[in-house]
Amino acid sequence: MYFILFAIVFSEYVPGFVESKRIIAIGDVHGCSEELHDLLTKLDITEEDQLVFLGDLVNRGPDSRGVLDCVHKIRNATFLLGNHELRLLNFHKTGDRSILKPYDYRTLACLKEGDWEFFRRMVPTYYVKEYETVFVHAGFLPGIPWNEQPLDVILNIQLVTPEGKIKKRSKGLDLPLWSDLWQGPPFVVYGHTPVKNEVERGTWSLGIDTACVDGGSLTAYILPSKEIVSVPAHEAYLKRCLK
Ligand SMILES: [Mn+2]
Repeated sequence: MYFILFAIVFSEYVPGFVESKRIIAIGDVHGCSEELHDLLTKLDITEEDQLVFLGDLVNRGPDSRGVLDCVHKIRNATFLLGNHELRLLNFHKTGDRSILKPYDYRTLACLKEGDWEFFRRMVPTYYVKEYETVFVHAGFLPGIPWNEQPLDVILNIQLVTPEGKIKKRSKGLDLPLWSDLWQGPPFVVYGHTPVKNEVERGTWSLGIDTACVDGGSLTAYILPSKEIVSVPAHEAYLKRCLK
């Protein structure tokens, strides 16, 4: 009896005695609703968990509607803006069809009025002081404070030129990834640059876009345990969708 009382009092005052609540980052979903369902089931999500979606929830994959319906039901979540959501938002604001990609039309056709407000509320970055970690869709230009960088950079960066400009990754381009050059703190958790079935581990960064839509896997990163949890893609949707 006394021991139980002691344990309860002790747990109230000693940090770390009680398990900290989980912060769970989830990589680019890109319309893969079945895999999102699989991942949330595998993670055994409770109301205590704080989810952080790294952006690009929609487009390219088979079921953007299903993904939006699923995430609208999640209470404790932070949604980061991806380059795909930003392009859709820019189109919604300006009506300029020239900025659209072919797969945007299929997503636009399934959007409901409330989705626009949901997209507008997405944030560019999410910083967790306790773990000196910042979550972002694509990444940051090395050598510049992370919280002083333009949206175009942090939603699109992959490679960095010697002049310090951002470049899209493509075959034959021998330039470093931004994450190879990034010196923390903070530690950066990001998506946008898919690597099939593998997380991209840097000294000060972790990339968790494991190319689900291209037949890889959908990945979550959990703090404070630093666990990686993945589920395999049911199909390589991208090839089908590009036809
Ligand atoms: Mn992206």
